[in-house]
Amino acid sequence: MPALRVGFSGSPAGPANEPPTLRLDLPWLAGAQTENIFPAVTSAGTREGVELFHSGGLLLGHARAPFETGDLAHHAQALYRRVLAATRGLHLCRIWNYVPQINALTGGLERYRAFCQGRSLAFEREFGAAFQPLLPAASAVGSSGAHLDVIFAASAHHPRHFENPAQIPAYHYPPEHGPRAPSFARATVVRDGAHTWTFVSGTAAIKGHQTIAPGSLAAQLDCTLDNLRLISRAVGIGADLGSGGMKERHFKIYLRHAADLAAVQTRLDRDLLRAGDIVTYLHADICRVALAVEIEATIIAEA
Ligand code: 3EB
Repeated sequence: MPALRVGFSGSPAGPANEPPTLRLDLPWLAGAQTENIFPAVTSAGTREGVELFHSGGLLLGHARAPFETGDLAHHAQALYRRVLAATRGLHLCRIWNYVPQINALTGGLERYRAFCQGRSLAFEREFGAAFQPLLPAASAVGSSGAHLDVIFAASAHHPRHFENPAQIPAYHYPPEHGPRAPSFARATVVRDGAHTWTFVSGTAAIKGHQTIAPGSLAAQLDCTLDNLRLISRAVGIGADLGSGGMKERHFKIYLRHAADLAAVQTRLDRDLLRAGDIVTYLHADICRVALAVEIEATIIAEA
């Protein structure tokens, strides 16, 4: 069954909607009901237990592992070692991570932190201690499932990775955020034949390494939108994520509190989103308990 059409829980399945080929346990709140970012997807079999697809020059994949009991860092590391083996010789460009009960404590450690520990150890084993410059754009949000789900895009072309000048690179966060820092870049750009892909990581209210405005949705949105402007400039597509160009823009907006939906939609319709954008709002825990909202973007331009 070709296609990598990602569905979410609770999205109304109408006859007009093609069924998803992969379902994530994140409640859909509003907007597009399936995520279908990559064109002309064909199956490329399975390697290391990772389901693979081709789309243009990109290799896409989905890997899943239990993430309920036992050593969660070990589970994350084992899953990432499979992903890194399946993509050996290519360059990772974007990774979406869906972590069950991401803020829960297991064995005294927050699950997100255990996930980060295992992910970082896997990168280090694959690429050595200086793996940080190879890290791609990513997101890591909560799900209500029992499995860790990882979806990725990789390319034979060298991607360029970007940082936000107002944020410490996540891979340099100090140990107060966990035993191993998160492994991602703020954005990745790769040219693949017909398209230039700009993957903007999950972006939230963080300056330096600190959470901004805990408890204030409006102020967190201010900070998040400012960070999106900064990473957009850093990538070189203006301050507004390429708005108005010959570009297709996909957004996912993760809300910790479903009741915030209307307020967030009003703000983003005014200050971020434009006609033609493809947007999905999801109900998800964010990787820090004080964060209420996270926004990611994928921008596709003719090469
Ligand atoms: C942050 O900026 C917020 O661990 O892969 C954003 C994007 C976040 C990716 C990840 C985490 C991740 O630290 C959280």
